[in-house]
Amino acid sequence: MAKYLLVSFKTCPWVQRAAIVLREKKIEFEFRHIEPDNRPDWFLAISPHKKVPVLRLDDRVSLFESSAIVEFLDETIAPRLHPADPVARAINRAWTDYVPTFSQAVTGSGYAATEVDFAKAVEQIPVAFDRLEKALEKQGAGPFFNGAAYSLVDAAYAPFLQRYFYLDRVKPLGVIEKFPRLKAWAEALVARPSTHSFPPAEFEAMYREGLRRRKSWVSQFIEAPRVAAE
Ligand SMILES: N[C@@H](CCC(=O)N[C@@H](CS)C(=O)NCC(=O)O)C(=O)O
Repeated sequence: MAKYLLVSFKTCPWVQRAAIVLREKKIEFEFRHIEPDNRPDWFLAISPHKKVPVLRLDDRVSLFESSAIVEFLDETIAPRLHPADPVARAINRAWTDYVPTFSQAVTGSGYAATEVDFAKAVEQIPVAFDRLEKALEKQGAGPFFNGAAYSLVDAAYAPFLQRYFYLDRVKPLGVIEKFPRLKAWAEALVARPSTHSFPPAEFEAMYREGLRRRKSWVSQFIEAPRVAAE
């Protein structure tokens, strides 16, 4: 069994995607978090794009780009998370290719610097949600993208659907309620233990801190933590 090291920024959704697949496959791995603003030399030496995630194999080879990492894991370690049928597999891959566009709508809203930019980004959320809703209608019953079987599509969308809920709790957006299949799917993903690299409340606090640090427009709506009454 190879030795796996996953190099991470704690709140990176692309790292989370790789970590989810490692957990779904019950692969033991070292999870090493580094700071975005202080990337160590050893990391710069093993990461071709200087980005996370990097999956280091046996301290010998670096895999990078979350989609390449999870495809590699799926080809090498059971259980298979891609459907066996080539047509279904192609459709799954097409939907994971849509993740960067989808993620832009959600993370773009969270990180928008002004009210105008926020409004523009939020307009894109129902567009992306509607596409997924229609795909889920075609896929049939849930709870996951392929029905009962968990797949790489689930692992790819879980981090972004989780962040939608986080953002919605900072500033209510009220979008997902209009897409019942997507909402049920998102709830199933958030309820799945493999989605979580950290305890959920701790991770939501990190997300909020990230909005504050970036001085995003929406961060003004984050409530100060309540101090217990003496
Ligand atoms: N397409 C890449 C995206 C990875 C990515 O954007 N990682 C961010 C952190 S979430 C990063 O390392 N950013 C640092 C940089 O851009 O220099 C993937 O799927 O792995």
